[in-house]
Amino acid sequence: SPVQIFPTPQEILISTQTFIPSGYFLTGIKSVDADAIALLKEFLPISTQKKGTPLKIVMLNDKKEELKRSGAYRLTIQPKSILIEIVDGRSLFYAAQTIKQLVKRNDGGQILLNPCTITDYPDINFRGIVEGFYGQPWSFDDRIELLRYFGKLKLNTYIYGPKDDPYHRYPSWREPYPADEAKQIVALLTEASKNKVDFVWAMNPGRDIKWNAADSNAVLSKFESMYTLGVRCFALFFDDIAGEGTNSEKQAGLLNYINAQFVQKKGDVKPLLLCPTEFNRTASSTGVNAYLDVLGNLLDPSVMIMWTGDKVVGDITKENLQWVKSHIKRNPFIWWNFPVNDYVRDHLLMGPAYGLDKDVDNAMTGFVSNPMDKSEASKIGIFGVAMYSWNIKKYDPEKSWEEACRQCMPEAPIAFLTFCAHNSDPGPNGHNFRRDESVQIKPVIDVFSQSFKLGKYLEFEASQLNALFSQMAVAPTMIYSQSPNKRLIRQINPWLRQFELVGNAGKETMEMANAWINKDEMSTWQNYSAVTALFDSIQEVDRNFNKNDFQPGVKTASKVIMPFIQQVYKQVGNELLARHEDEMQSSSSQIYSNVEQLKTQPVSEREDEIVIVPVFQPIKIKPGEYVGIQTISNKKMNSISLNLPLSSDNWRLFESSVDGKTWNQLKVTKDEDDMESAIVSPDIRYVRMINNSPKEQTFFLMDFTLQTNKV
Ligand code: LOG
Repeated sequence: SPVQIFPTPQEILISTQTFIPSGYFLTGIKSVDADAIALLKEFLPISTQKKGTPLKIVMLNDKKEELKRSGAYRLTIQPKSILIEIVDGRSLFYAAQTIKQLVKRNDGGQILLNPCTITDYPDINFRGIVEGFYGQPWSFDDRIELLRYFGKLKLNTYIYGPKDDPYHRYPSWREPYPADEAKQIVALLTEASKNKVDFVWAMNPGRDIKWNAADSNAVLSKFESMYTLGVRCFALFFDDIAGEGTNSEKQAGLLNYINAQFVQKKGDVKPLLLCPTEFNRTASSTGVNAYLDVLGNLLDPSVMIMWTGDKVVGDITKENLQWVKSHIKRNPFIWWNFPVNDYVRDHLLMGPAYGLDKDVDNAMTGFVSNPMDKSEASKIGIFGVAMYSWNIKKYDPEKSWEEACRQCMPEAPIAFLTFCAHNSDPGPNGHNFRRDESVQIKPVIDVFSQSFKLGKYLEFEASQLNALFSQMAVAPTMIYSQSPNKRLIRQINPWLRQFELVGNAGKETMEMANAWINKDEMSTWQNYSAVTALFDSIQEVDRNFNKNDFQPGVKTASKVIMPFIQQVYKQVGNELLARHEDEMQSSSSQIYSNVEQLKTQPVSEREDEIVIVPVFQPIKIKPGEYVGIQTISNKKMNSISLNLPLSSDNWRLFESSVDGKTWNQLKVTKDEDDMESAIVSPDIRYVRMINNSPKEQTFFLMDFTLQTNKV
């Protein structure tokens, strides 16, 4: 094809010949969509007089179900006319976005077009994002910019549900927004409408909702206040809660009530959307009257139900879509937890969006991505979601990702691509969600390090590695100096700094390896010290930037490249200093639990504390099961401190142990803020909370910390 259009049109026939259009006048349907017309005028010569060639807009009449979807269009460009067939205003806007990509210019600055016929429609009706992560919500400007990006990518759904907006969730979901924030929502609605995006406002009341008339009315009147601001699409979320709010019969009752009393009565409000409490298969109960079956049976068929797949974070498969459909009795609306990084805040997820089944016709009502708190950096993942959800069969994760990098940073595409290629894996995490990283260099690294372990330095592989490390080292400078996207740079700045350091560490490491093989001890020492200094700087950045209570720090190229550099450094260091490998071992603490859901939950060790990384979902713990920390650190232990909401019942014991065999009960006390703590003896190496009752219990693992004395 002589031109590429993103997302890929369903059917396209295009001539390789071009022509120079003289000028257009609009005919056909009048006053369809002012934004679409304004967009067309940006790149086509359109005059108000009946001069030149006609650009005719008519309704699209086709029996095919796909061509009745909102946004579907057919575009026929010929030297003597342009015909745009549309379903709605959105169709015309999308057709205009397509023409914008078709327009080229010759050396004289004249417009060129290729005759073509494009028949286009989305595979999935609702496409976009759910701003649904924990942590600092996006800013107003972030959102405005992303809504514009949506328009270009033919995305039509922005679900507003940031966990840390108090008016979305606990404690203030019942209250209307203060005037300032209400004003911003109005402005967002305007920008959304300009880009043909449905702005869906979500409420997450489950943590403290009471199933009574007062709270049904509280939901209703909050929706009413949002309606007054201009919101016409609404969602109710019940994820990450425990207790009374999780009752599916009551949830269905509330949604049906809102549907009857609000959606139906207003007439101009779109169907409701629900995020259920059991929103993935691992969390789903089974048996008669299981949670999802109750929803499937009771919920009005117009209500759409969200679903994250087999797990909280994971692939979307045909099998899984069929499974959930059999329970909820409708196609699911996918909430894809990618590229969200609220559970791994020290990493960026900027690699390809893959793991999405292509063999899934008409199996999803919607597909939205939950992004990172970094809006600009999330554009890479969102681009993939846009390509997939518009045209599933034609989706190519790698090609889409490369294009996303080019479009997001046309001024320094290679530098940015290099950065993204090595910032994609989230590192070890409780969801067991891992991503490929450093894909191209991985086989080279494998071959090189295998030989290097045997004392051989492979020149060819070394030259490839050197080239990459040089590229990594200069990429941040290129990005700083070339890219006008200051917002993006601000969001990823700590990782850019870190990336440069890692690139330089790689370069020095290769020189060190070379010197060592050549028995040049002097140079080996010099390079070894240089790498040591760079490691210090990397640690410095890790300690001083991106501070937060969850996963502080800055990790980059952590899956393939850093381990390689560390391994070569260690090998040469061991030989140089005649040291033993295990003397350099550092990390030594891990989770101590037999709860399935927690087995891979990471533990982070800091200067004077060892912390289980917090978990957002409620945790079910069976009788006799336990959760705690195991450490082989040589530090002296001090105390534990805990914040485990909903665990105030008398069902648990806290214990410590020296050997993991004999346990001593700990005396836990509570302060005014419900923080619990207990002193432990200095030599213990295990602490745990055990379910001492005959029943399964539920709690939240917000904070489980073992304080140590500094060594
Ligand atoms: C939350 C979501 C969070 C995500 C990843 C859903 C439906 N809810 O486990 O707000 O961003 O995990 O941490 C979630 O996914 N719960």
